[in-house]
Amino acid sequence: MKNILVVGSAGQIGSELTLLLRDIYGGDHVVAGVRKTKPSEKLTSTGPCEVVDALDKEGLLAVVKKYKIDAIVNMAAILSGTGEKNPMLAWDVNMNGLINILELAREHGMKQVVVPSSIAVFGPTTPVDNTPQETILKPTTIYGVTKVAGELIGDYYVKRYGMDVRGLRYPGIISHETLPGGGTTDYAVAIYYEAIKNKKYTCFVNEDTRLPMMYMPDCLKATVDLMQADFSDLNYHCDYNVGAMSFSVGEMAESIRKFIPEFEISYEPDFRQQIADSWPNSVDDGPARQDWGWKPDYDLDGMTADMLKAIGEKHEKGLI
Ligand code: AKB
Repeated sequence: MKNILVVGSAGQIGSELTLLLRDIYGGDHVVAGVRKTKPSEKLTSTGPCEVVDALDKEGLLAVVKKYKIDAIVNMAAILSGTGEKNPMLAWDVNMNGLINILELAREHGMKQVVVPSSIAVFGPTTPVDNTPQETILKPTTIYGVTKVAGELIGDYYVKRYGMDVRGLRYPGIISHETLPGGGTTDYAVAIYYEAIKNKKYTCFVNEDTRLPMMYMPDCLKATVDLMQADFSDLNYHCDYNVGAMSFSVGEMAESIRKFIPEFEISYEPDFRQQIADSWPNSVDDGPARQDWGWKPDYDLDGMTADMLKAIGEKHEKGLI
C-alpha cells in the first residue's frame, strides 16, 4: 500500500488510527477524511486532510485521484444508540457509504479495503459466553443488521472480484483521545471522565451488564496487525472476532475505586440496556490468534490506571 485514505478520521478510532498509520507509512501517505470542516490540529499538522462524506461517491473519487489512493479504511458509521433513534440514517451511512467505498476500490483496483464490524452482529439467540467465530448472527438493532450485511458484502467482494477486504468485530472500545459518539458501550468511556471530574457517575445500563471491551492501544494493534497480515494466511476476511477483556459495570466501578476510593456509581438504565443485553459477554477470538497472531496487552486495572492518568492530566490542564 502506498496511499491510504481513512474515512471517518475524526471519530474515536479513526482519529488515533490515522496518526498511527502516518507513523508507519509516512504522513503524506495517509489522508485523513473528515466530515467536519475543522479537524483537530493533530490531524491537520501531521498529513493531508480532506472533507469527505462516505455518501458522496464523487467527492471520494476526487480525493482518491488527487492522492492516488490505493487503500481505504472506512471508519465512518452510525453506531447502535444513534441507529435506534434514526434507523434510516444508520442504513444509509453504514450500507450506502460502504458500497460506495467498495465500488470505488473495485473500479480503481485498490490494494486493500478495511471495513470494521462489531459485536453488534450478534443477537439475543447467539451463545453469550465465549461467542464463537462462526455462530448465529441475528441482531436486533439496525446497527447490527448493517454490520452483518457489511461483513457479507465485504466477503462477497473478496470472493466475486478477488479483492482484499478485511475487518474485525470490534468490542466496546475505550479511549481518552476522542470521545465515542452514539454507541451503547459509550458508558465505559464516560465512567472514567465522570470519575475524574465529579467522582460519581450515573450509568445508563445496570450494574451486572457485562460486555466484551478493548482498550484503544489494543484496538490499534489489532487493526494494523490485520491490515498487515498476509492475505494467504486469512481464513476469514471481514468478520474476525477479537477479544481483550470482559467485565461488568460493577467491576469497572471496583477497578476505579482502587484509584479513587470515594467514587460512587448509580444506575438509570435506558433503551440501551436492551441493546447491551442482546450482545455477548465475551468472544472466542481463536481464529484471529491463529491466523494473524492476535494477542491483547491490557487488562481492566491496567487500562483503568492509564485512563485515569490521561484524563486526570486533561482535567488539570482545564481541557475537560
Ligand atoms: C456501539 O456500542 O454501538 C459500538 C460497538 C460495540 O460497535 N461501540
